Amino acid sequence: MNIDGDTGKQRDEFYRRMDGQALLPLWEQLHTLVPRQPASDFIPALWRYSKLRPFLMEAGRLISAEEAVRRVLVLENPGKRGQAAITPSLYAGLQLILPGEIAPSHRHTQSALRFVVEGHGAYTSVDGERTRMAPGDFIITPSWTWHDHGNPSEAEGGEPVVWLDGLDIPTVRFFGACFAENYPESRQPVLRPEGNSNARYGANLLPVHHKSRSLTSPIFKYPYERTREALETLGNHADLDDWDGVKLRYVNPTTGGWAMPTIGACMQLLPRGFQGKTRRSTDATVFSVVEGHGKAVIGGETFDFAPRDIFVVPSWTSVSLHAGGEECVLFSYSDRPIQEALGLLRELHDPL
Ligand code: 1HN
Repeated sequence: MNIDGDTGKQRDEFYRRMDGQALLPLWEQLHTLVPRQPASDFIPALWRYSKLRPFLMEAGRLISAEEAVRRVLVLENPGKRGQAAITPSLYAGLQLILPGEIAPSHRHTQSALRFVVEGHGAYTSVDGERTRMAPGDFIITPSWTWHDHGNPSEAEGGEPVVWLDGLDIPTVRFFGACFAENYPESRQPVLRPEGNSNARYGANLLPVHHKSRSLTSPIFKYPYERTREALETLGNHADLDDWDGVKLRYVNPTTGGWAMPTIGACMQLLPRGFQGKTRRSTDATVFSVVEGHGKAVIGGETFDFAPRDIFVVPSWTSVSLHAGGEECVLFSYSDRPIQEALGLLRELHDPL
């Protein structure tokens, strides 16, 4: 309908008057509130580890883990700064812990994953059990569990350790369900020997009387060695997915579902020279490169990647993955478990 100038003015004046009452005419917003397909300010981006690492080490000289509580550089989506978010629902940061340091114990309703990027020997304690970290290990801190991190002194062989933190911070914030508290001491007591949870839950066996009490996997470290071995065996068989090569998801052995209720994590292998087909999905995804050089074509833009680089694929943005002259291993996480649970997940292979 064509409107004359008079009607236009009347409407504007009407909108101004109701604006004072916190009222908004839906018809002016409908197309942005209910778009035909996902539209957001979040954009594809890649952080080069070689560029980022000096900042992390500088942070190591300027502030202690104890003072910082967590010495982390947050990876903010460049299209949406100021939100501490890499996707609308997820947070990403790189955490450094130096030899001899302790990151004090606390707990919060946000769930965290740790994906170890560099260095050996630092440990994290979760809910009374400690585990040591090595590159490629995937570690879970479930919602509302006490957790602290530490690193042996240099004399004891400690070295700087860096990991990627993936948290559901924007999701929990969205639901208004953020709670946190500090443990009265810097370290929580260790109640079980190292490896206890992996013996109970991570050996394709479960304690016979196990009753699931948590939505999160009771395994809290998935060591890289075992993940890598599975990928290697499958990759050699040439039974490849045209889009993803060999892609496995981290599983909660008590349910068969995702290892975490709000974050889905996967590891994949792209054989040497692999040229992945294009797909897109509604779960915006964060990737951490474990091994190999290759490229990701995201929304038509090419991002060359090297080991330890991090990149993000926004929702409903086309992506294809390509390995260079060596095989590539990629860790990734997204909010897929939430979208699946709510019946929102959509995927399209070979979009036009
Ligand atoms: C947190 O507790 C950790 O425990 C890391 O290592 C990053 C970011 C925001 C809020 C809590 C950790 C975090 C965090």
